[in-house]
Amino acid sequence: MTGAMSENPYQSLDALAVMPLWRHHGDLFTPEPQASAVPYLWRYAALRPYMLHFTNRLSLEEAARRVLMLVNPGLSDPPATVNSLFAGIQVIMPGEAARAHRHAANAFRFIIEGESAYTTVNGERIHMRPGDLLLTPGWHWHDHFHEGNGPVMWLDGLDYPLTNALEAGFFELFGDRVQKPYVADDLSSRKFIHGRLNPAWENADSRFSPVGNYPWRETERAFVAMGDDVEGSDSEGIVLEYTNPWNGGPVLPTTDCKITRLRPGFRGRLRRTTASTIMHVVRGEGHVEFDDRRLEFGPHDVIAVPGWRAHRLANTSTDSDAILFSYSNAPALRALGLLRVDHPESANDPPG
Ligand code: GTQ
Repeated sequence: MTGAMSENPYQSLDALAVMPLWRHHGDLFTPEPQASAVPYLWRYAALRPYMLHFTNRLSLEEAARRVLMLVNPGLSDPPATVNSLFAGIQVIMPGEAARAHRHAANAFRFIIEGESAYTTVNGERIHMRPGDLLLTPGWHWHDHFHEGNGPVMWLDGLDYPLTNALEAGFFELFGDRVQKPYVADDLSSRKFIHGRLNPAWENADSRFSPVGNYPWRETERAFVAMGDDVEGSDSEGIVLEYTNPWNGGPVLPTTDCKITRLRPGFRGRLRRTTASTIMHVVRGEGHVEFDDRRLEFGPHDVIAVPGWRAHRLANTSTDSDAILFSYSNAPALRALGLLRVDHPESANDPPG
């Protein structure tokens, strides 16, 4: 059957499930990436009272995970922090257990405050201390438990916006409420703790790091051992990447995790990358400058840096370091040949 062409052929195209490319070329092939996410900062001091409020009002039986999602004002469907990554603040109270589940999305936690909580990941209990980075790679069972005093809070990072965009999401509840440990406590971190000395009796490789916890004391030790005379990057400061000990690559297949030391008074060169980044302030004060706004940060704040937005990092203190934990989707972009980084000139840069 051949449909008769109507007066306005454009109107008939819809029913045939076609569109004229010449009317869409401009928005499908933009000269440069157009992030939907906006640069944004979540102030920890403003969120913390709400976190504590909900510890009294909402049990973990009801909530499953007591998390405030940091939703970028430019991204609501799905709620996300930057285009392909999520950040949330989670709190767990003494005696509480967040029940075991697993999902295809990769996850990690960066501990903000509190002691004596642990997460069990595929049968290994992994203890948390402030500044520790704990990994939960995709499809690993995980539940959280707290046996100490006072709240334990951490930053959750997940890549579910990417998993879901690719329509590759799976989720499953564990049969029991929590896992029974079947691996010695903190074994994976103890085995790989020396960084450049890896277990030679295991000859494995995986696209995610086998390390359950990158403890803060080791991270801090690395900065101290490195000394004050390393140059660092003129745009990013003294930036170290947490690595997969099998291959030196990122800790998760889609996501890299880094820790940055900005020396007192550091003011970085303007930089932009197609990777989207989320930063979390471990300590110190400073700002991230964009062309249209300046985000002033303090301890434990979280900052969204959307892709291809030129920005400049600064430590505004003249006597203390600023330490930033950050994660980005650079590994996903690199794998697809889409990672670009450059240093645009700006009116504020000295010539030459
Ligand atoms: O702790 O397992 O923020 O499954 C979002 C989804 C945390 C978790 C989040 C999760 C978790």
